Amino acid sequence: MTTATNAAVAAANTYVQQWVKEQAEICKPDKIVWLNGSQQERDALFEQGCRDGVFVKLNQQKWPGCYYHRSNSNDVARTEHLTFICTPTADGAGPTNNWMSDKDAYAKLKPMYEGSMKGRTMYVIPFIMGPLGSPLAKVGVQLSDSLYVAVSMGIMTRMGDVAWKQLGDGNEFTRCLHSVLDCNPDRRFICHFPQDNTIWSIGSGYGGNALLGKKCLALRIASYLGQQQSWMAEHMLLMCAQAPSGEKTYVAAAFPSACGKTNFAMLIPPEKYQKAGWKITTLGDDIVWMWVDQKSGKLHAINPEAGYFGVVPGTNTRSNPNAIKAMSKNSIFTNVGLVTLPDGSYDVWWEDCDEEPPAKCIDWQGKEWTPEIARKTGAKAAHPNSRFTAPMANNPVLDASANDPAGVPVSAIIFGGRRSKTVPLVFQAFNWMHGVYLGATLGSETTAAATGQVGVVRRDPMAMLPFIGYNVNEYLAHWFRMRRTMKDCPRIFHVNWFRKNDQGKFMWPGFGDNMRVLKWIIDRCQGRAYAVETPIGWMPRAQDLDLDGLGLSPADVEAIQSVNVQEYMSELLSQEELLLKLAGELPKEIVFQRELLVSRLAL
Ligand code: OXD
Ligand code: MN
Repeated sequence: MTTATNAAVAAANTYVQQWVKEQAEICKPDKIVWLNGSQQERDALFEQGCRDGVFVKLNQQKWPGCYYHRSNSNDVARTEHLTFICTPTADGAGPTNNWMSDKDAYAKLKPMYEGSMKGRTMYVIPFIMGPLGSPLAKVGVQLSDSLYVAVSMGIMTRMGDVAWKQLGDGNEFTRCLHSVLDCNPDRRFICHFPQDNTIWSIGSGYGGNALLGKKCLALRIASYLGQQQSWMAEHMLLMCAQAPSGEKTYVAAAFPSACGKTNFAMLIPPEKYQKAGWKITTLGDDIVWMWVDQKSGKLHAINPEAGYFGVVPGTNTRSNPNAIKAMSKNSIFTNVGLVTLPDGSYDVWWEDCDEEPPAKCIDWQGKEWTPEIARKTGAKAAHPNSRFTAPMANNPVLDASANDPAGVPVSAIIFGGRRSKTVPLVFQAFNWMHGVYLGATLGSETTAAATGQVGVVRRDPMAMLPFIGYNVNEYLAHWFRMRRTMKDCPRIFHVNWFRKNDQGKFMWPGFGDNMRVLKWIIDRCQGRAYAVETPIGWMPRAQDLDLDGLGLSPADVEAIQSVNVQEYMSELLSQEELLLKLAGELPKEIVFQRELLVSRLAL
C-alpha cells in the first residue's frame, strides 16, 4: 500500500490518522491519496478519470473545464428504502425512517467493506460544510474509492487543506466512509450513526447517496445536531430579494426534491421589475442551516454547500438562464445524452434544452439514441434525474453574503409542493405555530429524484421526510420550540406553482413570474401588503398581486386562489396517513392546529 506525500498535511491530527489507518485496514485499498483541494490536483484527477473511463472530457471551447459522467443505470437516484438511521433504539429513528440498531448496522456493513477497495485507490477527502469561521461550520472527512465522488466533493464543499486547518488537532469531524463496491442494489446501504457522528455508505455512487457532505451530513446528521444544540438544518433554498430602495429581504424556501428550488433560487424577475431596480441573488439552492442570532433575536441562515447538484432536464435559457451560466464551466454532467461532434470532440444534450435534438447520441444507459427511437419508444436521452454539478461561484447572481460566516437574517420561510389540485397559489400562515403545521402537513406529488412511483401525493413534512436524521415527532416539536428562542421570527408562507385547471393546463405561468408572488410575500414581511383572512390563512386578493402584462383576469386569479371546502376536508383526511403514523408522540400543537383548521372550514 502506498500513501501519497501530501498526507503530511493532515499528519498533525492524530484522530484523523488513526481513523484513516483503521478504515484502510478494513477496506485494503492499493493506494491512499490525501486530497489538498488544489487546482493542480483537480486537473490530475480529471485526467486520471478520463484515462479510467470515469469521465469524458467535453469540447473545451464550448464547455471549459467540464466533464461527462455516466453512472451505473441501476444507480441514478436516492434510494430511500436503503437509507437507515442507526441508533441504539428504534425510537431514535422514529416512525418515518428505516431503522437498524447501530450495533447491527456496523456488524452488517463491516464485512462488506472488508477488502472492498482492493485494487483501488482510497481518497481521503477533508471538507467543510459552511463558510469558513461560521459558528455552525462543520468539518467532515470522507474516505471514498470513487474518483467521481472525490472531484464532486471538490465542487460541492470547501474541500482540501482548509478543512485540516479548521479542524486543527481536534476530534470533532464527521467520519464518512464510502465504497461503491460492485454497485449492486442488493448490497447498497446508506447508514447514519448520529450519536457517533458517522456515516457509512456502500454500493452506490449516486450524488445523494455518495457525496456524504450533502444529504447525509448537512441534513440527516446536522438535523440531529441542530435538535441537540438549538439550531436547524433544513431542505431549503436561500435567496435575497433587493428592492429598488436597496432594502434586502432574505427568504428561505422548502420544496421537495425536483420541485424547482434551484429555479426559484436563481429567479430572473420579469423585465419591468428589473427596470424598476429589483434584484434577486442566490445564497443556496438546497440546504440551509439556521440559528438564532443572540444580538437581534432573529433567525440567521447560511448555506453549508459550495456548489449545486441540480436536475438537468428542463433547464434552459428560458427556465433558468443563471443555472445555464453556472454549469457553463468547471462542471460535471451526469447521465445526460453524450453527443459526438464532427471534429470528434464531445457535447451534451438533454430533453428540453436550448438546442435541437442531435441526429444521434449515447443516452444515459450507454445506448444509441435517435429522435426516431425516442418517437417510437419514448426513450429519453437524459435520465429525468440527470444532474449538473457546478461551483456556486459560477452563478452570475451569487449573493454577496454567500460566504459570510455570520449568515443572513431570514424574514420569510416558504413551504411549497407540487400539487395539481386543491392548494392555492399563495397564502400566509396566521403565525409561526400555524406555519409549522403547514410545513408539517406539506404534501407533494413524487418526482424522479428518488426511486419509486412518480406523481403520487405523499406527505413530506417541511420537504424533509427523507432527510430528518432522528424521530420526526421530536423534529416537529423542535420546530415549535424554536419559536420561544426568537424575538422576531420569520413569517411563514405556502406556495403552489403547479395547480392545473380542468383541462390539465397549469394555471400560473411560474418561473420568472413567481417574482409577483414573491413581491407580495416581501411586502407582507415589510408590513406593506394587504391580505384577507380565509379559513386556511392570509390571502392576497387579485388586486394585491401584480398581474400587469400576464394576461390573467381577476377571475383567473380567483380560480387559482380558490379554496374548495370539500376538497380541503379531503385534504385534511389525506393528512391522516402521516398523522396516524406519528400518533402517540405527535406534538399536541399539531392536533390543536388541525382542530382550529377544521373549525374554520366548518364555519
Ligand atoms: C437533491 C435531492 O439532490 O433532494 O437535492 O434529491
Ligand atoms: Mn434536495
